[in-house]
Amino acid sequence: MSLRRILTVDADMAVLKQVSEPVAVVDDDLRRLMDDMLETMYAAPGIGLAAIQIGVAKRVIVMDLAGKGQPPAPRYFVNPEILWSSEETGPWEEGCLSVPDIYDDVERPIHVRLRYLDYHGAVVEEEAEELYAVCIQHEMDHLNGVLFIDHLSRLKRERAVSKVKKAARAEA
Ligand code: GNR
Ligand code: NI
Repeated sequence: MSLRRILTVDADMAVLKQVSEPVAVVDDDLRRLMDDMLETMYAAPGIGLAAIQIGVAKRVIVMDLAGKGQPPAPRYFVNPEILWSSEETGPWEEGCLSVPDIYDDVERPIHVRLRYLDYHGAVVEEEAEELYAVCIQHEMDHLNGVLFIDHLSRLKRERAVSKVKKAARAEA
């Protein structure tokens, strides 16, 4: 397994805006990609990661929502689809490894039903709520080139990108 660089909006906006392509087959090469994504996500640390965040435009997501002190619970999503979203929406404070140190509330459906292929290529259908619903919608946005800051006002979005750019300059 290897750690990959996480792309950020200061330098890599054009890549992060790309729409990712469906995966044709879940094979060992794809599992290697998912292993690298999980390792990179844990190291960050984060609770979810979409392949485009390491520069790979495939419809692949990894996630682990286990709390501190709980055993790891990695989840893998290939070609995920939302089958149903609740009318009811709610706010949740989101962050993103590609928009470091920026946090803001995003309003989303609180309950979704989804279908995806798992690590072995098996079809899974399940419902998600609370943090799981928030995270899968955040990650599926990445597959469509959408960042959580795209759900904020233009002023807040522009401020967020400026802050990340300023922080990156300060680090350089
Ligand atoms: O680590 C992450 N935390 C988080 C918190 C609230 C809502 C969404 C997320 S996902 C984020 C990691 C990330 O950027 N995934 O794309
Ligand atoms: Ni993100």
